[in-house]
Amino acid sequence: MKLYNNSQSRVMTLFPLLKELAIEDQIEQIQVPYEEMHRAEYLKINPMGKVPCLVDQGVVISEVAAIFTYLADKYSEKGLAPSLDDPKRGAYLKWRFFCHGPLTEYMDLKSLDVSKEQIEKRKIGLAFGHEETLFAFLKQVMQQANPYLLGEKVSAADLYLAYWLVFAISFKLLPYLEEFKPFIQLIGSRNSMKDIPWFQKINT
Ligand SMILES: N[C@@H](CCC(=O)N[C@@H](CS)C(=O)NCC(=O)O)C(=O)O
Repeated sequence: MKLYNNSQSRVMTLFPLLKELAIEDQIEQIQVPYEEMHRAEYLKINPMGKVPCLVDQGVVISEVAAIFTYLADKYSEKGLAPSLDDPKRGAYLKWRFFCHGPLTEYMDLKSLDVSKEQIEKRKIGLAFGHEETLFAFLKQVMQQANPYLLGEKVSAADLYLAYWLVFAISFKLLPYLEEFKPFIQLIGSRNSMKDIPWFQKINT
């Protein structure tokens, strides 16, 4: 497999997963400098001109959430993805879509400094709806984690959500609420997370 990436990009989301699946040596990492992402050579691989992008047996997989899901399933024997007939599968998938729907949308509007009034006007059509609802949802979920999102066993959903939360918190796009701390500290203490700078950043 080839992973086209740039070490400053969201490819970092994938690194803990590669470690947990113990597949780092099966992936050739190809660095794509930002100035080369929109050149013909790379556009042949990903016409969106974005990284990361995984190529496995000639099939191109762009979108970090898709790559994450694909790898956790491909190496399902490692136990990080509930099987297709496991009822927990739906709850597991929800986190991938949540991060790339409501949460990313909220983070983008925050970083673009869109006013509360504008958000209020569009809230019915916005994926996260209301800031208060988003926070209340996240607080509830973090409090219900026991200790992981799906119960006693860690899954790729924990790695994914924790990554996106600490990224958002470290860029001050989300407050580091007390209710988030036990879950974030639990996931942050995993060996696979030790090179992710956002965990250190939010604790300094
Ligand atoms: N929807 C894509 C977005 C990927 C993305 O925005 N990647 C950024 C780096 S974090 C990028 O490649 N930017 C280069 C550019 O837009 O020129 C995903 O989730 O994987």
